[in-house]
Amino acid sequence: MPRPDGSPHAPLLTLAPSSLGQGTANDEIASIFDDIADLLELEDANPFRIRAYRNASRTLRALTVDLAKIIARGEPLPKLSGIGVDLAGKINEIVTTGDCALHSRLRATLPKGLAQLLSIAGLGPKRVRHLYHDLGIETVQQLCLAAEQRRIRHLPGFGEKLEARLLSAAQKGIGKDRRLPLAHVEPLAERLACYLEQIPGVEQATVAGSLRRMRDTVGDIDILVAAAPGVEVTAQFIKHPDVATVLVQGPTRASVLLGSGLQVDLRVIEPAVYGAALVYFTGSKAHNIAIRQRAQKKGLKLSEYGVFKENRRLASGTEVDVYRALDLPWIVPELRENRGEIEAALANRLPRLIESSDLKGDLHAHTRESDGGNSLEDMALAAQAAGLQYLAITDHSRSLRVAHGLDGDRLLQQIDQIDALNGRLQGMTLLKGVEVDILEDGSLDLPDDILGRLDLVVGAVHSHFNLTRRQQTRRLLRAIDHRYFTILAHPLCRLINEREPLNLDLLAIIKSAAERGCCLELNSQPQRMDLFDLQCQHAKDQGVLISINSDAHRTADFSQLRFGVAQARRAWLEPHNVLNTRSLSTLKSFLRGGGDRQTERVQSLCQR
Ligand code: DGT
Ligand code: CA
Ligand code: CA
Repeated sequence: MPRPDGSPHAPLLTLAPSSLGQGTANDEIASIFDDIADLLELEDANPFRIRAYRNASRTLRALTVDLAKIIARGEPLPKLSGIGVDLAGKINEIVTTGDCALHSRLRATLPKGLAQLLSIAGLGPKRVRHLYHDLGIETVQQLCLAAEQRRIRHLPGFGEKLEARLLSAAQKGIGKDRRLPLAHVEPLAERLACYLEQIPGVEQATVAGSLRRMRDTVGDIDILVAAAPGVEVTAQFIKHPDVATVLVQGPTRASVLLGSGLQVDLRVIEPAVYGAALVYFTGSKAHNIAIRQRAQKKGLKLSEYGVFKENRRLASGTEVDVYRALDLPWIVPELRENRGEIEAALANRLPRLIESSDLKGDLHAHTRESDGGNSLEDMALAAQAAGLQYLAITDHSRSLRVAHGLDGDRLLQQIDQIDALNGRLQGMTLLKGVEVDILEDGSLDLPDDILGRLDLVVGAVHSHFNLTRRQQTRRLLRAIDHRYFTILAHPLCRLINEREPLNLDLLAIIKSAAERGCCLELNSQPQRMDLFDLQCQHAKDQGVLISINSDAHRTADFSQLRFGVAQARRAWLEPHNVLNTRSLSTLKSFLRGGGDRQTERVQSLCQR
């Protein structure tokens, strides 16, 4: 998933400028040239150009004269084999400025994780390019997960052995105590649960904990298995090929580490008390404590073995039984955070939460025209196959050069292409949009006469992440105040384990969005999941419409919408709180409000 945010990139090599211009700098210049060659190769640049840098690097390393000294004396560089005018200019630039503009540009255009990938034994630029372009892998963590899912072995030039070697090399460099994105962990957990369910004597296996509550990040995997005493579950479990280290193993429980360092806690439960165990191990801890207090108030005792009155067990077999014994309806796992769900359940006011099938369309997606991987038509057909009726095409705008952002002319061409394609598509309508860059001062990256021709304008921050809180807030307030602004995409710009959320006054943004009828996005990309659940709930309470978008960069990405919906459920969103649950015609009349869109319009939409 290309994600060209222009975030600061870690240098591939650390080069102190002071070390240049004195001593022997040839080796350092050569390293920069090697680096440039690697980066060009990642970009799939012209092979002759790549080779020129590699050859020049070799020449430099073999030199006996010190080029920096020659330059310092103001003398011309000697004629060197393989180093023409252009490369001699680069050498001059490096020696005199300590930097090389091409090198900086290349570093800035590629996700910073790729540099770390290159440092893993066994991975050169060619292979990293495959990992990145074919599987969307751009961090060491994603590499580990893909290796565990055995997706790497199938790439050209990889195979099973290399996959295993890469996994073990990558694991050494990865932090053990980080929380991982839900979407990356879920397939691993599901695979383990399927494996457990096939063990003879196992009645069922369920993924519990934060995964079942669909939290955006997951600390570890918890799995429950229903089986009679004596069934050999844990012994089979630790034989699973994903298990790297066994921490604890007994007859009814095991804790292991997967290759990525992720922990898995397994509990074997007697079928008669499975429901009570499921409630307990699904959590959250805060929810458990709150329902235990509720039990106590009723003179009952609640534990992972059931609901008891004195020593008599009242309920334990199913979750429904357990909640019923506490005079509560069953509460969906996404709400179990003790954020009012118990009170709402008692008052019969639990929300009718949004479901994936409520989404009629998706309002944020990219094509090959900017940094996506597929054509307009492919994206349209994939969205339709995912059950959607409309899709807004929102490629990046011009200032995001790393993503080949569109200028006005290219966008106008795309509008024509969409019109033509809409004439042919059946049951799917493309909407014309853009993901316009919000510039540092809060202005938008394209002129009004262009923006005014679109169905919708999605705006987002992709640069200047580190402004002061005041500046950042003012920037976004100004952006959403723009007459054509429709949806603020990934409002906090966090990337899980990579970038902190923007420092801004989100409540002020939400308030202003509510006043002027601007929508906020819940972005479903696994590393984004932005807005967060609590803030999304607050936005809803303030009357802001939320748009749950995939931000798809390739056809497979529409499956991510499921995670956005899960986060929306955690935010207590009902279908009417979400813009893209509307039919195409209702959406279009909302969008036509354009510049004079007002709060009443949102309210009238909310009442439908
Ligand atoms: P995580 O792993 O950090 O993403 O979050 P969880 O919620 O999966 O937490 P975890 O794995 O430590 O524990 C799984 C569930 O077990 C948790 O959701 C509720 C339950 N649990 C764990 N510790 C306690 C506790 O001290 N008291 C109660 N009442 N429940 C607990
Ligand atoms: Ca857990
Ligand atoms: Ca756990």
